[in-house]
Amino acid sequence: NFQASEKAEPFVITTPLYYVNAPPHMGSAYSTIAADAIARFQRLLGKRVILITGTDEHGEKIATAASARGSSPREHCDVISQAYKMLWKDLDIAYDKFIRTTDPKHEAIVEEFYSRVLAKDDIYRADYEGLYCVNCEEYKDEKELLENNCCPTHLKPCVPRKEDNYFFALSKYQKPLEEILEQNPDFVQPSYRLNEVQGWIKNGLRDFSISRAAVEWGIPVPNDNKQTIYVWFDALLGYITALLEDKEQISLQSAVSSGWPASLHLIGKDILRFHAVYWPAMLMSAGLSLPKMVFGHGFLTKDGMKMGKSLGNTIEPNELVNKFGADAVRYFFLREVEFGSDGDYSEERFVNIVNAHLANTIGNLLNRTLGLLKKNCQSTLVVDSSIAAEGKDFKDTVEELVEKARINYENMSLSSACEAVLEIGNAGNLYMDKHQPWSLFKQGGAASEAAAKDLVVILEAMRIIAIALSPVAPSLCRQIYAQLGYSEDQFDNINWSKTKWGGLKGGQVMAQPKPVFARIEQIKENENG
Ligand code: ME8
Repeated sequence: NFQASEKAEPFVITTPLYYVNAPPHMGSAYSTIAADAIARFQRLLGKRVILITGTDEHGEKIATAASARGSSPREHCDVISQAYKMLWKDLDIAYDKFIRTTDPKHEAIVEEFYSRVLAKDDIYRADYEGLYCVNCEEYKDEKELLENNCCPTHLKPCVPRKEDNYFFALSKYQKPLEEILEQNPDFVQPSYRLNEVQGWIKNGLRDFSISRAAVEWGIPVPNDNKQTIYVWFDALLGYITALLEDKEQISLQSAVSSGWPASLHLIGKDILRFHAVYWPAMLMSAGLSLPKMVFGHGFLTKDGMKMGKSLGNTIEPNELVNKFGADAVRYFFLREVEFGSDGDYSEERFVNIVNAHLANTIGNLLNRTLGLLKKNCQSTLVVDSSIAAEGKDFKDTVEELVEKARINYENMSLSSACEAVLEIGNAGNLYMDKHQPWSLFKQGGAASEAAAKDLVVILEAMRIIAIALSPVAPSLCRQIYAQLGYSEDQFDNINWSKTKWGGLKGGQVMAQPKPVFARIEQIKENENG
């Protein structure tokens, strides 16, 4: 019943809260696309999903970016945060919550959290001296730096800094963290990143500074407005604040009632230490439950370097979406980059993959089949797909592949999930070529009946593809569903259980065939020279 499902534990999934020092780039889009695909898959399983995304708006890096543009920090944050929202819309991201860390309710939560940690005796004041990377917003260990004290991620020199700061007693949590990782080896994903996290902890955890004396653009430290709270100590709490409704009482306790802890933090591997070490320790200190899983995916690279705002070697997601559409962008990055590993972008590869998979294997098969159906059966299915016995082997193959896709989605092997769905399309094309329904129709009589059954078998596979690929290419799948004669409402109510073979019923009238995915014409480089 409705009340029970409202109360059922939600699946809370988060993207990183992105810095607003620059507009979103393909890396930020990548994490968000992946989170959206996982969220859509969980919704297909019938779960109540809360997908959280948003922007991280405090700190020195943001203040500097704002002044470089001649804006006040607040104006600057409004503009860039809006750019994220717009891009998420263009990329078909169905988020449930968008949190900005400059939201007043967030400030209240940070203050409450700070007082809990203070009451636990986990905050103290001390001098700190070290090398600081502004782009990471982090003091660095000299051992991890390149020549001239350059940050290995941002390739810019770290600067010596000395401050009188407030510190969080991370070292107190060394043992509890070790135990948690031992007892919950699935906490860090992919599993090969667990060793790295355990290594950091084993090497010894140092208390870290959670305030900045020199940074004005931040949340003031309670009872000491000469300092602001370190941007990471503030931002991570955005995941909790996001769960609160505006009208609700703003407290950590109400966030717990609204769905905390998160089921999954999806992040890039660059911020794994913050999510798998600092954050759990902070939560333990404040007496809050830990997230169930942290998944650190790989980097999109350009010429082997992490694509990023600080290096300025990014791909414009807006440009890609405008040129190729959201489905193509979503599909390419999820299919091409094994989720967890790094992946390089090339336009040639993009065009080839998207054309081969979406335009040919899926789009063209659907279009050919519907064309034959229209010509020979007035677009009406003559039998139920469940009784088309000729397709028994094919049906078995499809069932196997759709199960493979489900397992891969569950394990967040998104590329393999796409691959399994595409295999259904490949099997459909093979089936079509083998049975040649177009020539059977020419023979008439029993051959013609067999051909009509062949078409329903292929369309049934298409129906299953439309459900199974919908987490990755939602708009394409909506169009496939419409071509199969279903209403928008029916697509909105699809559920993974409907991937079971035999959904198409005799008598169903298909729509007028029209291409669901336009082939991308090869991009001509250097057209004028
Ligand atoms: O770190 N490839 O924000 P951020 C893949 N505000 N993913 C990439 C990427 C790339 N080249 N570049 C960025 C922050 N990302 C903090 C987070 S969370 C409470 C605070 C993605 O804007 C990836 O998920 O620098 C990475 O972890 C994140 O963007 C960093 O975003």
